[in-house]
Parts: sequence; C-alpha cells; structure tokens
Amino acid sequence: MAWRGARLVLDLKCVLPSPPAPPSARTNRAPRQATPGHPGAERWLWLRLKLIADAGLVGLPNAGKSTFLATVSAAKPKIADYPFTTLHPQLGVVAVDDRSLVLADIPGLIEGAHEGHGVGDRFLGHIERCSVLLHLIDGLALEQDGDVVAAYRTIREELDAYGGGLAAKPEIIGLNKTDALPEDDVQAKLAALREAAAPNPVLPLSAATGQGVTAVLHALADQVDAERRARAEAAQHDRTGWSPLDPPRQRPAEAGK
Ligand SMILES: Nc1nc2c(ncn2[C@@H]2O[C@H](COP(=O)(O)OP(=O)(O)O)[C@@H](O)[C@H]2O)c(=O)[nH]1
Ligand SMILES: [Mg+2]
Repeated sequence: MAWRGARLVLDLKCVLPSPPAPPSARTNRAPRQATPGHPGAERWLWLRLKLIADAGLVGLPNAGKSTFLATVSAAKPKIADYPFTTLHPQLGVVAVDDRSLVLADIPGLIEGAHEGHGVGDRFLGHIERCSVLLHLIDGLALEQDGDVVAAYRTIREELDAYGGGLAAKPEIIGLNKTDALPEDDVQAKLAALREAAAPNPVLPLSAATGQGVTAVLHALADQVDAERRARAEAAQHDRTGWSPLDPPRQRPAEAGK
C-alpha cells in the first residue's frame, strides 16, 4: 500500500495474488500491459481529535475538577490552588458499583473564554461527545468572584457561546468544598443554585474528603446509562427499521384473510 499523508492512494492488494498461486498456474509473469491510472487528488486535511468520554467536568478554574478526577479514578492530574493548572484534558475510568464510566477533566473556563480569554474554549471539543456534564462550583471562591449563581451562569454562557450542543446536554451541578463551609452556608448556596439551575440536580460534595462524591457518581452513571440505552435503541431501530414501540405489523398471510 502506498500512502500520501493520511490518505490511501494506492492499494496493491489488487495486483498481488494472496495466497500465491502454484508455479504451474502463474501466467503473465513479465507483464507488458498496463491500464492507465487516474490523476490523483491532493488536499490538506485538518484533523481534530475529540476524546471520547462518558462524562465531562466543567467549571471555573480552581473549582476542584482535577481533585474530583483524582478522587474517583486512578488518574493523576496536576492539582494546585492557582488557575489553569490543567492545560491538557485528562481522562479517568471511574467504577460506580458494577458500572464504569470515563470521565474527562478539561482546563477551567472563564468569562470570555469563547473570545480567547484564559486558555480559550477549544478544548470543549473533548466533551462534545459526553452523555452528561458535571458542573463543579467552588463553594469557597465567593469573595473574589461573586456568588455561586454568578459562577454557574458564567459557565453556562460560555457553553452556550461555544455551541456544539454542550448547553443542551444533561447537567449535574456539584457545590464543591463543602468540607470547608459551615452547614448554613452550604444550605443557602444549594438553595440559590437549585433555583438558578432548575430542573437540573444540584448536589453538595467535597472532592477533597470524598463526602457526597458517591451520590454525584450515581447521578452521573444513571445519566450515562440512560443515554447508552437511548443510543442502543436508536441504533437497533436504524438497523431493522423496527422498534419495540412500533405498532404490531400484520403478517402477509394474516393480511390476505
Ligand atoms: N477544602 C477543599 N479544597 C478543595 C476541594 N477540592 C479542591 N480543592 C482545592 O482547590 C484547589 C484547586 O483544585 P483543582 O482540582 O486544581 O481545581 P481545578 O482548577 O478545577 O482543576 C486545590 O488547592 C485543591 O486542593 C475540596 O473539596 N475541599
Ligand atoms: Mg484542573
């Protein structure tokens, strides 16, 4: 086979017999005939890698996305209390009871990411194929960055501005760092977020201590399962043109009666 760039331009399988014919059957051993070829086409292709993960982590920098990935999987992302510690997407495999899902951690988004602010929003391509998004909110970063609802809306606006169906994906919102918040604060922030994010579920958690993490994983896995079932049903329907939900068809013999 001869390749030009990533494109197959000639496949020699068509002229080499496989397996080789016995010597007595070999003819035309010094061929003097050739068929004219066709002019080749040449083009530049830009290929864009999109990771395949079941669930994607989104949030402002420092929300605790990488800490969550490190807590629930064997992945070892860089974690620190300054923005943009994560510059490349990271994947982790998460076991949830007898189920498993792949979780993608991506760099934090900031206001104006769709205009190139921070590290931009190109890496959102990696979560375009996710079944569900886990949107983490930093429960501690209020003084500098406004309230939790403002943080939530900033990310929603960026997802909307990016497009790619991200804003329409099922979303679970996690109020993170509850280990460092008084219970009253946790309840007030949960109530404010639930009002802003309705009807999406809002769950409290601490990625650092693991408190509340199991409930978040169950919510993610349920959503991933639902999406897998829906995809399997759609694929089955495409293959057969038939769905269990279709009304029963008459057999030809019955139709003639
Ligand atoms: N107290 C507390 N700190 C956390 C928690 N999760 C993350 N952090 C801290 O928040 C900072 C940013 O975490 P990181 O996972 O890098 O955030 P990312 O930018 O969203 O990936 C780090 O100093 C973490 O140790 C948590 O549940 N509780
Ligand atoms: Mg990170």
